[in-house]
Amino acid sequence: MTKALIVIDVQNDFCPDGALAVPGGHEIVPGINALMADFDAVILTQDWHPAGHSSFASSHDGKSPYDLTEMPYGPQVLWPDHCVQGTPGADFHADLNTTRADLVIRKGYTPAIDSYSAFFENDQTTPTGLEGYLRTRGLSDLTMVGLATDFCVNFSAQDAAKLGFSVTVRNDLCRAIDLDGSLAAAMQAMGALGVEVT
Ligand code: VGL
Ligand code: ZN
Repeated sequence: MTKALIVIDVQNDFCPDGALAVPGGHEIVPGINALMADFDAVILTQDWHPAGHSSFASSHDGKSPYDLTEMPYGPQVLWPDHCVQGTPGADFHADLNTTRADLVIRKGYTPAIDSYSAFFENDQTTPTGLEGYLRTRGLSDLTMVGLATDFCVNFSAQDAAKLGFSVTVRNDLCRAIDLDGSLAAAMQAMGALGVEVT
């Protein structure tokens, strides 16, 4: 089996002082860099929203960050403005080894649809192209690390497992947002799909 490391959203806005800071987000960077040598391929994902994106609370009258809303594709948490295309907050953490990456896959660029997963947007049907990339390169054994455990790592791992990839999440190299039990729910959902969480 050919092994890929998928590094999810290790971006300034998800690190302390960022717009959507994940507690301890920066702590995982040295460990992720060290892990890269063990893989045939390294892939980075980058949350990459246009200004005014529909996942931002500021785009909805009367809504605050972390409120829930109903989108045509289902329930959606509303976030502070974050990872706006071309802004410093959307850049990778300065210490992340981006040189080693074969591919950077951006997501969340469709104005009306959020994209937690690296495989499909939140409508669960619009693909990002990552599945085809992995299959054509024969990368069948995936390890995921990054931010945030309960959102983008969780949905990426679930989709990968549903698509038939072998998936391990290195929980020590992830950090969570944990909104209303979202971390426990994520652990439960990943486990049910056969994702190995270590
Ligand atoms: C993420 C919320 C909004 C993540 C991205 O990377 O987990 N969470 N956008
Ligand atoms: Zn986002």
